[in-house]
Amino acid sequence: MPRAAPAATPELDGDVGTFLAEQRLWRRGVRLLVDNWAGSYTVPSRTLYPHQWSWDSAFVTMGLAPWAQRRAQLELHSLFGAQWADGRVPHIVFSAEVPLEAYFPGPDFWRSDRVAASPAARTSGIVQPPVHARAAWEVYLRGADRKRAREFLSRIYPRLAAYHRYLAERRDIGGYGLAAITHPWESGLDNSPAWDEPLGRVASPGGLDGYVRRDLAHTAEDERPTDTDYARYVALASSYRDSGYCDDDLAGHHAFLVEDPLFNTVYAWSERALAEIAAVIGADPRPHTHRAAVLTEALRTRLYDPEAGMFLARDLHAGELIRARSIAGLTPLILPDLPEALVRPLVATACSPRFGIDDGGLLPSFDRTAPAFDKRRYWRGPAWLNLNWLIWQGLREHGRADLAGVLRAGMLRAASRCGYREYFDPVDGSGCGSRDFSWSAALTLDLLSRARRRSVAA
Ligand code: 9WN
Repeated sequence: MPRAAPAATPELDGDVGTFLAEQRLWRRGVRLLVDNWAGSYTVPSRTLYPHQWSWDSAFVTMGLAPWAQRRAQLELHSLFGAQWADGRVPHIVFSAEVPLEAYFPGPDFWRSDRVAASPAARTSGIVQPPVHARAAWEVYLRGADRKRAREFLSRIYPRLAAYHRYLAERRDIGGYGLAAITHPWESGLDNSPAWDEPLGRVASPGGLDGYVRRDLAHTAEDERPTDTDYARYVALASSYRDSGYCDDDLAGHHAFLVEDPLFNTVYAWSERALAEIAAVIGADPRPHTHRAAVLTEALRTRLYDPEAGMFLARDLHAGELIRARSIAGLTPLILPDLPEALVRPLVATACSPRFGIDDGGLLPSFDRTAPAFDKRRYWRGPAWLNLNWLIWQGLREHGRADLAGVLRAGMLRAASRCGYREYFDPVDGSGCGSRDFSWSAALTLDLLSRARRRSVAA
């Protein structure tokens, strides 16, 4: 897929220009997170996503940690305040103050209040990638008040551990330690072409009859999922809901079961963070270190595909890998114990024409050369800052500072040119999806604050 040459960005030229541009980005990012603060958490977007989302809150926490410690702590406490008795952390916690018609599917669809294990707040019943322990660890590392930072860890640790226990005990359907997801929404990369095949098996007889999609009121239709896919999302979520969100015999009664490389990578990454947290608060880190190693090994044996030079998702019903190359398959780079023999092909795939890290832009969410690539439709091609930020961490982890620098510059350039958009067209660099999107701002603040820390240290 040909790419337009990146246009010159005068505001990023030269040291002074760079400094001023970064100052502007910092101020705008802080302003955005202040505006999107809802009292005890941050909404991903005031228009499209007006409640609290699970993995969004974890990313936002990382961006709050350097300058708003109390808010960062509260963000996670408020999410885990809605944790279910079985340990699951719902992917959406609904605000009672937001009108029901503001978001679909809302609390009346999920009906969490009819489930005994659910909390007082109304929530969804599915989960999202477990980035939270890593976020909690970042909050602790950035806390100037060390006593308060340790107290925060002591309070949040049992909650984090309970979520990981839920994944280990209820979601290890394949039997190798990896957590299976039950819905594309659990992957965080909801509309990825990687889900086309397993989702295609989901029957949605009534289509969207009786439901109104609210997302299309805020975003262009060609940047969102189709009605056919939405009807399948709804059918799948309804069937899990109608089972009482029951995880017994999922393989027997649930149509979509997938082991996803991103979900399990952040699970392993967070398990390592749990080990660090446990050591600080006087708990036993060994079970976490052990599970992290098991997960890395299972990722390698179950999801790595040498021919693709990257990790792929595994469809548990079909019993095979899904041959669709999504950016999720590059994220195991963030694992420090990933063998160099796998790091090398992953970096090569990231630099290949499929993803194209070398040409100075952002990594797309899906293989640019595949027929399913769609540069503006969400998760089918556009570039997202959270995924680029993860790969940036991975490249630094494995000593590829040069490539990490290219990605960092690409992220800052996208935010400078287009603002904190939800995602970006990887071909012409324009912004797509929601405006004023929280994790785009938060992770940019994280990037900027790390550079500040380095220069202060120097
Ligand atoms: C459904 C909030 C969420 C993100 C997901 C992203 C999108 C929701 C939607 O927005 O999903 O959960 O309505 O499309 O795919 O990753 O957490 O930002």
